[in-house]
Amino acid sequence: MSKEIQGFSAPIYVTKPVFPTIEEVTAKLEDIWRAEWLTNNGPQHAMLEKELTEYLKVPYLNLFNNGTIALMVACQSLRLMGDVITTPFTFAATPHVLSWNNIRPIFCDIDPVTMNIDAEKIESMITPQTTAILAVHVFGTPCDVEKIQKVADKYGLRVVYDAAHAFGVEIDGKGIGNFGDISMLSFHATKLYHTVEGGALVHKDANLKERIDLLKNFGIKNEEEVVMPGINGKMNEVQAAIGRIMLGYVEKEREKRIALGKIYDEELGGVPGITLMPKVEEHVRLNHQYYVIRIDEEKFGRSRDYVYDHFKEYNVFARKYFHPLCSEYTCYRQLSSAAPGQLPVAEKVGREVLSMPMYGKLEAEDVRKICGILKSFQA
Ligand code: T4K
Repeated sequence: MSKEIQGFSAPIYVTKPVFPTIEEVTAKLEDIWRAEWLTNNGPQHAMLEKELTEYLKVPYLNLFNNGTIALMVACQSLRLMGDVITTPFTFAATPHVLSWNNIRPIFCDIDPVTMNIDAEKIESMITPQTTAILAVHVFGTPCDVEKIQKVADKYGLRVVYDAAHAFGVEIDGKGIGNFGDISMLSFHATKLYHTVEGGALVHKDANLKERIDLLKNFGIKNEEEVVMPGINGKMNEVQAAIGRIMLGYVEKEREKRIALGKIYDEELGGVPGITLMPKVEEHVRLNHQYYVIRIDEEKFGRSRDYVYDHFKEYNVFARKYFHPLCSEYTCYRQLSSAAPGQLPVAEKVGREVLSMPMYGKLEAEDVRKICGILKSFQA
């Protein structure tokens, strides 16, 4: 440990959920108690669905109990099968929902700057078995939605976006959920906006809205008819009520993170071997949920793993999102698209990436200190 810098007295995690006041929660719980309605399309659910549709600037939105189930239902709703081209640089949920739908994930390499699926490489991976592209707006940086749509249109493929990280992201003033056939949002506690656990599907299709509502409620149309093999993906009233409260927090939290991101930029910009969060064009509105750096061992003098391990001595718990790559999991590494050397950019990014602590309650001095600790590791 460096002699000059003292570690933090309490652990600094990669994130901390935003908590509403207990009074706000109590007031909303009283509403639920009065209504005597706990789940299955209650009034809080209906209000949140409407409020989020407006906030996210999307035509249609279906709420879910979590993002993973939402993404599973997205695949069902579009009747996907066969092979789906996706990214190896994502959370486990992304390829797992394909497997749970009996679909084979085909891993495509990523762009070295955005860390999203490399739209240029998708076409070469398409076969007669391919039915869709499942892309991820990783860390909230939008994918190349135009190029992806172009290749999908050329081959008649569906486009699904895992937009778990992209709440409130916009391109040219359009909500991110307007791109592709369908997008999934996660409202997990660790996200910029949350409903404790929760998620949504957003899309432009009134028929899809109806079909997804059936699929998330066991396929039950009415007391006499069950019209498809659905699942239980329903968001309950307590989650929806918290979600309604959290809508009042999201802009402030975003602003705080913008300010913290600027400090990371200032402190770490120009440090040899450190690559900052990818910059985007002005017409893109980011949500600043994550702050992710990359560490080039040769230029920085220390590896990402060295930094990750030694941070702990200072009570700093950064995270290696997303290492290992999904293509390196035991359940996927036998796939030919996952063979070593097939995904050179993802493999490099997976070795270098580090998610830094990022949450509104973090103080500016904390971020400066974290950066000071990081710089003290330079060899
Ligand atoms: N697709 C993508 C691209 C995703 O990133 C995710 C989820 C999904 C799909 C699936 O969506 P959901 O089904 O989850 O809605 C966390 C989140 O649990 C997960 O939602 C998220 N991605 C992923 C990137 O991060 P873990 O395993 O890293 O969580 P955990 O428990 O280690 O929490 C991270 C840190 O947050 C902890 O070190 C401490 C802090 N923390 C966490 C919780 C839950 C708190 O301070 N308080 C808390 O209550 O996955």
